[in-house]
Amino acid sequence: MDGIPQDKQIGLVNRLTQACGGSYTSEVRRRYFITGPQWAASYQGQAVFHAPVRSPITFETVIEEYSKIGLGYWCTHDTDVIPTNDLFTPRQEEIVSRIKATLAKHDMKCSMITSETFHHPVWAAGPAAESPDIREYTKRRLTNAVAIGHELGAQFCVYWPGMLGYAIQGAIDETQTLRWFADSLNAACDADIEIARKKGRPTLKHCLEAKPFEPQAEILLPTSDSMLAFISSALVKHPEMVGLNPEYLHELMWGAAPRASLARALLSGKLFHFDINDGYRLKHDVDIAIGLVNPLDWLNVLVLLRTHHYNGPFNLDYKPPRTTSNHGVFSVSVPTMVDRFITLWEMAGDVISDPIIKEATDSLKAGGAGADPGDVDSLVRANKELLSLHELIGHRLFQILIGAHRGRTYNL
Ligand code: GLO
Ligand code: MG
Ligand code: MG
Repeated sequence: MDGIPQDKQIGLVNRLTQACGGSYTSEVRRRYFITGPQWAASYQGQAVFHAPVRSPITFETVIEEYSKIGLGYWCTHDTDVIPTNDLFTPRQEEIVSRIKATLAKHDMKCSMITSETFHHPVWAAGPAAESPDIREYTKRRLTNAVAIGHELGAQFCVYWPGMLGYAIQGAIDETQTLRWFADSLNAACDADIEIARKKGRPTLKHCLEAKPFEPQAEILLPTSDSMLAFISSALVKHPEMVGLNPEYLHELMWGAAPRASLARALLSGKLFHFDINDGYRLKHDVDIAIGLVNPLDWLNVLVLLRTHHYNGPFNLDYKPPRTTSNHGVFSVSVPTMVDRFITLWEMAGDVISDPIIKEATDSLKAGGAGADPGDVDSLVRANKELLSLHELIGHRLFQILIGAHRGRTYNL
């Protein structure tokens, strides 16, 4: 094949994306509670070892493009859209009203707001640093984000305290740092109660998001489970307002089974919000789009969430790969990821209603007949053949994933 001329490349990418078929209309996509972050679409591909590969884009473009694709919700960090030095100034109000107008113009809503507490030099020692002035600033930032959230009509507020930890061991007292972190969270909840009362709105759902490593060297709340313990400790003043925003890859990164982490959050009534993406176990935070690495695991995650009626947002917290262009972000990356999510979600419905899985599961729950709970050997005998159904269920899940349950085979 000859080299592809530059002016033919976008056409080629568009034609092959179309040729994949199986895409949903924007009306269908809007039926799901899928939320698009400002930072995902505007990510330029930079990292410690990587120069940016894409040009900057504005929130107006992101909101417009998300809306065209069929997302109903947008979310943002405070400083994705308001430069740090413009926060708390009249510039902030101007930008917030521009955001409101842009959302309304494109029939989108703001689902969530989060404070950036990891990037700016002020957070070099984290949001719960020793300096009382820095901690005062953290409180102002968090309460300001809550106020912006109410202004934009958001329901959720997310906290990813990625800098809550240390690089040099022994330099901080972990118990003290956690107390200070709780103080800021408590201030944000107190402010929320006050603003919500004045505005006649419900308070926001405050969602903690854990990541086991990065960007701090050692992290004080590295997993969703540690955050559950933190929420129910005496440090958190309004535990009923605080829950979790687990991220699929963050759980996988420490070696967990994401489905089991989510199950623990569900059992605690704390699964408020969910960041969706994909990646590899025990590696860094590659934030690949959903389903490209672990589609079978993802199917299982969605079966769990559908079974237990999770109705919070699915937030596309991923990073378009550095090989994807500005054009590719909105023509390939976002729509194909949304479509894989919808397909896996609907497939999870197939799993739940599949007669084979249902009969196998019911039979396992009934257990083998004729055993005596006081006689260990009889228990083993009674269940021996039945237990092969575990593997059969695994096979059936694979069949559903690849469409074999609808007769897909190879003609050999
Ligand atoms: C980084 C996190 C980050 C958070 C965001 C929301 O690894 O996933 O993207 O989700 O800051 O608070
Ligand atoms: Mg996240
Ligand atoms: Mg991540």
